[in-house]
Amino acid sequence: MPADGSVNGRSLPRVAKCGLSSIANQSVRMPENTTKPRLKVKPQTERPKLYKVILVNDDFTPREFVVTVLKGEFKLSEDQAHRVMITAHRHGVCVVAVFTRDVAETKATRATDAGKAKGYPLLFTTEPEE
Ligand code: TYC
Repeated sequence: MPADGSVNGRSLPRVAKCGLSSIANQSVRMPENTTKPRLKVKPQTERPKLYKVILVNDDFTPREFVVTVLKGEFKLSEDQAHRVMITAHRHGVCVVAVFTRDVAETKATRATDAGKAKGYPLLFTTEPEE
């Protein structure tokens, strides 16, 4: 390009020189509320934590009553209820079923209260699943 800035004989508009020294000492304002773009996408359908309802053995509650409560509160069949009862009787405890926290606690309380109403020490507890 010739010294007068012309290209192929045509003069081009003059462009002001952008001297860096003119902005070097100015403070530059950054936006205050910037947000980082999210790199990992969180699944929108996380499964709720589950809680076990546990039947605890005792020496006083009649076997048949335990079976009746298991059928009524946990909708177990006669056969399932008998297996759960006999497992708790032999081993001390047995997992009855797993539910969300609210449901597990409500069922454990109702089943324990059913024994209490008859004067039995029948006990159902809950604990979180690993
Ligand atoms: N052990 C009780 C009995 O012999 C029966 C029983 C079983 C009670 C399980 C509680 O969680 C239980 N009568």
